[in-house]
Amino acid sequence: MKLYYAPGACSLADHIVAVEGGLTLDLEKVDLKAHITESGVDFRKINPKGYVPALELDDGSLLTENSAILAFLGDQAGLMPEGMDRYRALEWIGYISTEIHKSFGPLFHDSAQEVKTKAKDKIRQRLQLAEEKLSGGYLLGGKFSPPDAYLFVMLRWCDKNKIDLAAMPRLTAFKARMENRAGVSKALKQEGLQ
Ligand SMILES: N[C@@H](CCC(=O)N[C@@H](CS)C(=O)NCC(=O)O)C(=O)O
Repeated sequence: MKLYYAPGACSLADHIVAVEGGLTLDLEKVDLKAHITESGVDFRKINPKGYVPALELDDGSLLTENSAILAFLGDQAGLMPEGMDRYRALEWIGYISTEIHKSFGPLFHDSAQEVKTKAKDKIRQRLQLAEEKLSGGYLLGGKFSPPDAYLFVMLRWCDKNKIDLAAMPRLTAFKARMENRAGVSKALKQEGLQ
């Protein structure tokens, strides 16, 4: 399998799940501005959607959308919970994707300051729910699962965009807990982020 990624982008969540689960994964970096992969291929010819993550499977087909890739890699790695918790994991992935990740949009573009401030308020408000649910250490309790990797990437983006998490002690502790995981550290190093 090959993951098309950009350092620190939402594709980092998939990368973390693969490393945490001990999966063998080739990595190919994508320059998202130039739409060129590190081996010099036009990325839009690989993924017409033009964005990461994209996962090339062993049969040569391509799987896109973080929500699908996180569940797929989680299943491959035995990291997706079973029973009702499987749906709880998918519920979190959906929430992070549509309510948190997408709220960062204005912060990545030349938006007016007022729009950026509103986006930051919304992100803080959305994260508050995770803060309340993190009593066990991870989103689904005491064990790491794929949505944790996605939430971790969102918290890194908070740092980058100066969204203060000081009022959310569980999230702050969760970020440190994730950073201390060997798989997370390895994925960060592989992306040149540590
Ligand atoms: N709907 C996609 C969105 C992925 C996405 O937002 N990717 C960003 C990086 S985090 C990207 O590649 N942006 C570049 C672009 O859209 O051209 C998913 O959930 O996987």
